[in-house]
Parts: sequence; C-alpha cells; structure tokens
Amino acid sequence: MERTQVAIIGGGPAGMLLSHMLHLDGIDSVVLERQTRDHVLKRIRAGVLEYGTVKLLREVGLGERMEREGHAHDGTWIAWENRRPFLIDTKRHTGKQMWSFGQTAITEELYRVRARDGGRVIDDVRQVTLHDLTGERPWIGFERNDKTQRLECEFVAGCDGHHGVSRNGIPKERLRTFERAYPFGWLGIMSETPPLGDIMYAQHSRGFALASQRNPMLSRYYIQCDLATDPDEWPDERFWEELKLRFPPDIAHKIVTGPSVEKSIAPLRSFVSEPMSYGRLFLAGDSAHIVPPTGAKGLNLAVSDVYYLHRALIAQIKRSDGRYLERYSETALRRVWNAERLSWQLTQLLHVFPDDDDFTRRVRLDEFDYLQSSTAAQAALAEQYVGLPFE
Ligand code: FAS
Ligand code: PHB
Repeated sequence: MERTQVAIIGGGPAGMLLSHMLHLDGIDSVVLERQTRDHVLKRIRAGVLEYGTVKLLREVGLGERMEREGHAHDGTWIAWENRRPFLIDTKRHTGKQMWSFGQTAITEELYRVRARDGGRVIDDVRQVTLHDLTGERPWIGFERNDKTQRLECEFVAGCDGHHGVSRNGIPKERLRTFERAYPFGWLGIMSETPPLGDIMYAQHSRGFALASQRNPMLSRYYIQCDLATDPDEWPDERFWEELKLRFPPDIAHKIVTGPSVEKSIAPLRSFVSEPMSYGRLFLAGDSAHIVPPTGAKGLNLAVSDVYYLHRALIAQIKRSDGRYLERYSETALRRVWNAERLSWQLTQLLHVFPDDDDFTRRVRLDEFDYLQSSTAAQAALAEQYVGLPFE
C-alpha cells in the first residue's frame, strides 16, 4: 500500500502541473497514469497559451524553454474570404500577449521537473477505482504489472481527461452534463517548415483553416474536414493545395510547404459536467470539460483549473481553511463557461455548417463586418481571447 496527501489520476498537463505546484509548496502527491511515458510524450495537441498560462508557467519555474522556443504574439488574425483580415489585437486592447508554445513541450518539461524533484509518477496503470470519496480517508485502487495496489490519500484530483474514470466518481444523480457535438473535425498536420509567423484563422466557403506554429522551424496547420475523413486520403500535396485555397491569395503564397511529420484528425466537441467536485474528489482539465479548439482554450482551462485547485488544497492542508475548496467548483466553472461560450461562438463564426443557408451566411458576414468596425466589440473579443484574469 502507498500513501500520499494528494492522489492525482492522469499524467497529462493538468495532473503533472498540479503535482509540480503542490511539490513547490511541500505537499506530497502521486500521479497515476494509464499510458506509458513514451505514449504521453508523443501526443500533439494544443499550441497557443493565454497570458495567464504564460505567467503561471514562469512563476513555477517552467518558463525557460518557452522563452527559448516559443513566440509571443500581439494578437491572432482572422482572414475572411473577400474581406480585409482582422487582428484580434490583444496587445492593443489588453496590453497582454498570447504565446505559441506546444503542449507536448510543456508536458515534457513537467515530466522533467517531476523526475528532477523525485516526484512519484506511476505510469502504465490499469483498473483505477476511487473509494470513500466522502470520508476522511479516500483511497484509490489500481493495478500495475498484474499487481493490485492501494493508494491511501487525503484528497483526489481527477485529471484523467474526457475518457477517464474520475468523473464517474461523482454519483450520476448529482451530475449535470451539457454537450454539443459539431458535424466536422480538424485535419491537422505538423511540418518542419518555417511558419507564417502569425497565428491566423481563415473563414472560407470551402471551410475553416488555421495556420499556427510550435517553433521557428515547426509549423502547425489545420483544415476543417468531414468527420468521416480518412487522413490516408489526404497526401501532403492535397492538404497543402486545399489549405492554400482557404487563405487569401496574398497570404497563401507565403505558406512554406514541406513533408508532414504528423497528420491526424481531432473531432470538435463542447462538453461540461457539473459540479467539478464531490467529497474529496476534485476534477481539473478535460475530465470536467471539453472545448472545440477554435478559441485555443482547452489547455488553458486545464491550467486555470489547476491554479484554483492548487490554491484551495494549500489553504486546506496548510491552514485548515476550507473556503477555497468549498468554492472550487463554482469558481472554476465561471471561467469554464466563459471559455465554452467563446469557443462555441468562434466555431459558429469561422466554420461552414452542413445546414447553413443564405441567412446564416449573411448573419455570419455581418458579425465579422461589425467586429471590423467596432472598437468595443474588438476589445471584448480581445480580453476573452487572451484569457480573463484568474479570480
Ligand atoms: P489530457 O487528456 O491531456 O490528459 C489526461 C491523462 O489522463 C492522459 O495522459 C490519459 O492517458 C490519462 N488517463 C486517462 N484515463 C485514465 C485512467 N483511467 N487512469 C489513469 N490515467 C488516465 N486544446 C487547445 O487549446 N488547442 C488545440 O489545438 C487542441 N487540440 C487537441 C487535439 C486533440 C486530439 C485532443 C484530444 C485535445 C486537444 N486540445 C487542444 C485540448 C487538449 O489540449 C486538452 O485541453 C489538454 O490535453 C487537457 O489536459 P488534461 O486535462 O491534462 O487532459
Ligand atoms: C495550435 O497551434 O495547435 C492551435 C492554435 C490556435 C487554436 C487551436 C490550435 O485555436
């Protein structure tokens, strides 16, 4: 049997960041991860960090590689078929910048510092079960190398993503879920080519596209695709040709093409499960919510949940002050719902939907034209896109 103060289920960015931040405050944790380390570190996901995420990573000693390989942006562009591109100018309206720096690199850094600090991360676990969550001594059952083990703890952090088990630790009769599945996905590629330099969304009658980056020689591009799309039917040449058709010609010709080093499809979904806590179980990250990546909020929400949960656990464990823990779910959900709404709005604005009609298309165009013409609308979008301040 093992014992810790905080049992963390899931060794993705949420679980590992929480483990690292608790360690900095002298709190012991154990991370239980289903996959192998290699599998976790091979995942390619988010790429854009809100101001608050960048600030937090620096504060917890994870800024060095981001400063070296990442890139600060004064804003993100929206290109629009037959219109002048629009800049979500976060620098002008909020004084804050977004950073492009990949989730993969952040996860690598988190595994590095936990190993450096002697953190207990147990990967390749099976059959994780949660017990006595409403008691004083919850515990986690799991298997590893066919051996059944028990982890005694004081608190449980459910950081095991959308398909994890921790959300099921909350009785069904207490859970409310909210969901929207979108009738399309994103076909994404990574290529070892110099990126456009700016992060740019493109709205086009052929479908949405996105130009982003991971570092000065690693570009990330996406095109909206049908859910049934088979990446094998999209050789690089076909992808590059379609991507360029969706950007204005003066931007398309700047796109440097090259062989893809990764190609995959991400489905788009909005999902929230409330509440984010039950007894001594606290959910953080994708275990509690999913956003379509159109607003670059997924990873950033995981970080803000961890910020709130770390603050609450420290107050409880070190000062026996349970107020933040009691309010954790409502505090985190306020930020979650803002990100859910913004991501849903940008997804509606920038994608082509199968049931679009002329009215929808004209209303969508008017929303873009209004954005172009209204400083107030631009400021409102900028403050949400760069990330509202943590409460
Ligand atoms: P994660 O899903 O990253 O991590 C959960 C961890 O728990 C995983 O390592 C998993 O193996 C483990 N786990 C699961 N079940 C378990 C169990 N029973 N026991 C133990 N461990 C278990 N966000 C953006 O902002 N921009 C993007 O472009 C973007 N693209 C994405 C593409 C894809 C395909 C996906 C799935 C997500 C994408 N996201 C994107 C969102 C993504 O970045 C998440 O928000 C982020 O990974 C959330 O981190 P975690 O909450 O740690 O969850
Ligand atoms: C990315 O770089 O992968 C990225 C950028 C912006 C988004 C989503 C993903 O909205």
